[in-house]
Amino acid sequence: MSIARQDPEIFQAMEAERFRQQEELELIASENYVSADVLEAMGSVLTNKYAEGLPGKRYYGGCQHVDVVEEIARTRAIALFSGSEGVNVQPHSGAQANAAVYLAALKAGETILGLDLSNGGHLTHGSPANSSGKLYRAVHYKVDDGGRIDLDQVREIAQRERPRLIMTGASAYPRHWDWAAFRSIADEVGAILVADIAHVAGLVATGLHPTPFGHCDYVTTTTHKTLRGPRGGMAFARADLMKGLNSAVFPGTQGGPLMHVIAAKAVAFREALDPSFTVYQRQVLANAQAMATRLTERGFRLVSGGTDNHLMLIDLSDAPYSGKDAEAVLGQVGITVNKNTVPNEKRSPFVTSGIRVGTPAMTTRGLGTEDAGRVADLIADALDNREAPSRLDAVRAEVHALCARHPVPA
Ligand code: DSN
Repeated sequence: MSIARQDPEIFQAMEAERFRQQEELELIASENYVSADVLEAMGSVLTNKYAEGLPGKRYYGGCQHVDVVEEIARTRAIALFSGSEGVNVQPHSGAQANAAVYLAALKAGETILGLDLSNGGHLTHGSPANSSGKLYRAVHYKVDDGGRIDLDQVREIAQRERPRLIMTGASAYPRHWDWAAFRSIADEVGAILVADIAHVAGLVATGLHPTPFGHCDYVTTTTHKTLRGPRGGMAFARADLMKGLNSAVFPGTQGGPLMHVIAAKAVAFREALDPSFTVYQRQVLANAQAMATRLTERGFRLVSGGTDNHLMLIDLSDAPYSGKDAEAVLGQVGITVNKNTVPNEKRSPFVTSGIRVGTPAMTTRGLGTEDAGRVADLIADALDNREAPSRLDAVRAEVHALCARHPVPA
C-alpha cells in the first residue's frame, strides 16, 4: 500500500481501524463487514468517472462501461426483491433515498406521518432536525406500552391528520412490520405508502421478514446493514412512479453517482442472491434469539419483550446507569454498541436509557448461537460489574479471545 509511505498519518488511522474491527466485537445493529470483492469494487478506478443521468442517457461521454455496471446493479436489485418493479441504485445513502422519495411524492408543506424518533423511528422520517421535518409537516405515531406499533393509533392519527405520505420502517424496532395493514390505512386516507427497510433489507430479500413490495408505493433502503454491501442507498418504486423518482434522485437531490459504490452494490447483490446468504440471514435471526433469551434470563428488560429480527433494545430505564454509561462500559471491554432512546424516554438523546444490540456483524465473522448466548453473558457481566476493574479485565480478555477465533472475513 503506497499510502503507507506517502501518507503515514492516514495509513496509521486506517490500520488502527482495521485492528479495532478485528479486536472488538461489533454489535451495532446497522453495521456489517463487506466481502473482499465488495471492497475491491469500492477501491476501483470507477471512482474517476462522472456519469450523471441513467444508463444509455448520460450527460457525459465515456460512460459505456459504467452503464454496464449500473444496469447489472439494477437488474440484480430487482431480482433480489421479489415483487419490486423499478429501482434507482444511485442514492448515496438511506437519507438520500428518502429525500428523493419525498421530493418525488410531495409538495413542500404537505404532511408526512412516520414513527417517532424516540420510539425507534429515523431522523429522515420527519424529525425537526432533518429536512424531512423542515420542508414537510411531520406528525408521528408511537409504539404502545408493550413496545409494538399500535395500528389503531396509526389509523386514528392518519384519519385526523390526513397525511399525504405514510412512512414505515425504523432504526430501532425489533418487531415485524405489517405492511398490508398500513396499506389499508393509507388507502382509507388516500396517502402514499413508503417503507424504509434499511435495517431489515437482508431479511426481506431472503423471505425471513414480511415484504413491503406489493403493498408500498416506494421502498427505500441502505445497502450496508443486513444487506452486507457497501455504504450506500437505493430507492424502489412502482413502475409508473419510476420516472419521477429518477428525476428526484438526479438532478433533484444528487449530482454525479458514485460508480465505484454502484459496482460494489452490484457485487453485494450477487452475493445476496446466492443461497448461502439465506443461511447467513437465518443465523443472524438465530443469534438474535439466543442473545435476547440470555439477556432476559440475566434480568435485562427488552423493549417489546424480545425480537423478531436482527436487533434488540435493552431498556435501562430502571437501571442505576444510562445508555451512555452502558455504551462506555461495553466499549472498555471491546464490545461496541450504541446508546439508544427507548419508548417514553426521560433522558436526552445524548444520554438515553437504552442500548441497541444487533447480530449482523458478529454473524458475518462466524459466531453461532452458543457464542451469541455467551456474548449476552459477557454484556451482562460487564454491566453488572461496571465498577470492578478486574472483572472488566476478565470480560475483555474473553472478548478478545472470541474475536481471535473468528477473524473478520475481508
Ligand atoms: N444510523 C442508522 C442506524 O444506525 O440505524 C440509521 O440510519
